[in-house]
Amino acid sequence: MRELEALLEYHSRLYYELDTPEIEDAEYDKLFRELQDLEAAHPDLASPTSPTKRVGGRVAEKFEKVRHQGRMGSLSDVFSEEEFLAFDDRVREVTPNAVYCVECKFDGLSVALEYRDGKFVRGLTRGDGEYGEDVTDNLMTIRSLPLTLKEAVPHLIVRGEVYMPKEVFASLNRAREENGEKLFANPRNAAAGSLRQLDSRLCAKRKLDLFVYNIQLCETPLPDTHFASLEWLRSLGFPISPLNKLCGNAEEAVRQIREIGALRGTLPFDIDGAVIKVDDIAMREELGETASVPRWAAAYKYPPQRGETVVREIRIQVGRTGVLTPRASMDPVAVAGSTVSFATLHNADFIAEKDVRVGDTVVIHKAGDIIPEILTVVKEKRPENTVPFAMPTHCPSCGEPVYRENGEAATRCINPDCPAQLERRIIHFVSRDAMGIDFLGESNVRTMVGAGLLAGVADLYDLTEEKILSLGSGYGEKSASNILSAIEKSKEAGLARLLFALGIRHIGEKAGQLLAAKFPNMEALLEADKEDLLAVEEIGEESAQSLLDFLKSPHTKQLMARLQEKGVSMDSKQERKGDKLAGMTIVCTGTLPTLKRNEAEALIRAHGGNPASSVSKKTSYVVAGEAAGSKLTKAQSLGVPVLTEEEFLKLLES
Ligand code: 0OX
Repeated sequence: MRELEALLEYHSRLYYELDTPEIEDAEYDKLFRELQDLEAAHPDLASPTSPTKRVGGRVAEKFEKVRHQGRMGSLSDVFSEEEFLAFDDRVREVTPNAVYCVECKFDGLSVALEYRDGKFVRGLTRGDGEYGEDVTDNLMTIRSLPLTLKEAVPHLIVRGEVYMPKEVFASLNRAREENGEKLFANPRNAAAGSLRQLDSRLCAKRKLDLFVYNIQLCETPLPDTHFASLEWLRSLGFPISPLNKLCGNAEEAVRQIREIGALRGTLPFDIDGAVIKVDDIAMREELGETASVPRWAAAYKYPPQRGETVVREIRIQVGRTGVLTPRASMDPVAVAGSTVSFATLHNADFIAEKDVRVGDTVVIHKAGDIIPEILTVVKEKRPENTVPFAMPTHCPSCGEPVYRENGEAATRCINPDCPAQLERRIIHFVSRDAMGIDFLGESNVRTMVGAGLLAGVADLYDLTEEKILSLGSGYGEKSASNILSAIEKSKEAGLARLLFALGIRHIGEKAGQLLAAKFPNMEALLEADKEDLLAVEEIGEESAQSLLDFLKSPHTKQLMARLQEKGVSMDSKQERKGDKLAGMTIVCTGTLPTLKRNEAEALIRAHGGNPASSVSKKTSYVVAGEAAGSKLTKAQSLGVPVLTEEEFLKLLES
């Protein structure tokens, strides 16, 4: 069990932090399950810092309040370069030779992480600075938080910031909007909401991240400077910001503050300022503290990135699940590094709360530095004769009445034949990660729906050259043949992608894969009951119910029958053709004479093996084709047997 723990942490770090995985996901999952099984069979031997805790598990009733050891204080703010220079003067009166460490000020949640003998034992939120809440289980789901340090330091408490990366925030809010759930205002609130989940499995799904920036307590001697202590923390395995910089004087510090400010929009996480800290620990002691804040540090707050513009139109978009989303068209304005001319207005509540009207002057920002959003309406600039915006009572696409369920923020069109939903559903169906039908982008789908060629996803498989040519200019024989062969190829996408492509509420890409791993084909799924669905990893109550409603609807049965009749594969690709390669890890590299890369990998899976992308000494074989490069060289140097395609195919037949 100890060996598996170490191995899993090693591979997790390679994957999440260094982006250089050595093993395939499937192999990682296998090791993970092996450890989970051992822990279930021998709970007394399970380690409290086991990597299995990364996926969560325990559901807390409430978070215990715990007193902090070491101050969890706050910083004094400066709002301009002049104010920073005044801070510098005060510092230099006491310590004329001070050197600063200038850092990003992450906009997340401050936490204290405690380690004993190099093991993570407890993590607390900042709370009121004196008492925090014990959120250990949730913190353990953060991949970059080391559960075991590289050195068995006897007792260490560090402080850091938990945050939600901007991309994660954007996709979380997209999914919440689609499901009619309340949106998070910014990544900080989303991170706070996630860290306060009583069910740590929910927190694990939120993909939080962490930077560590201070030592709160350590019972063994420490370096003389802050910068050196951060380097030491880095060597123990803590995530430390790559943007920390030593600055010898105020001028250099100002340059670095400006530099971080300029990078702000491009960073993958939100920052709201820079922190300037005297680096020398002895100087810090000399400077001391005022009542509540240290005299040796300051937080430089950047001005919020905002722009003012005028709303010209509010349009309603109908999504693939029927949610009506109002969107403001505005005069173009530059905000946080790009020109913005549209902003989502989310839902009726949002518009009512802000009272946004056509003609209004509005202040906009980018939520999480990504999503343009209206912050406020400048009421003084409101022209006369504006009227409050009202959500339509009927779908702007199909004209059917729209509904708003109790407690839901979303207004929906529930007409399954609504053309706007249909269009969005088909666009999703053909998209790259769904059925992956190249050559059929959004505008082609729109044209085809508009021309009456597509009234549902199954109609894609009835398209003919004649029908495509009938669309007129822009659709020649070449494009018809490209489209048709891409559609033909999609028939082999398999159950996992098909399930995702169907756009069932709460069934994303991962859920599709997990379902396809458990059910051999659509027929088996159509017969499944709720228990069967709930038995699938990561499928919770909500997803199971939504999938069940979908599977049991007569419309679904008809659709599946039609897709099957057209030759769309309903089988999970997990179907075994043999087990010649059971337990083997095989890497394909270079151009093989007849097999495409994905075909070779499908063959490996079908014979029980694991296709992998990088070569290690655990690789069983490398199948090499023309122009094979570093993977082949690595295989040769490690003594991994190398096969030609012909030899590989013989191996399967042998
Ligand atoms: C931040 C951040 C906050 C804490 C201990 C001494 C000064 N939000 O990124 N605080 C500190 O330092 C404080 N540094 C930071 N980078």
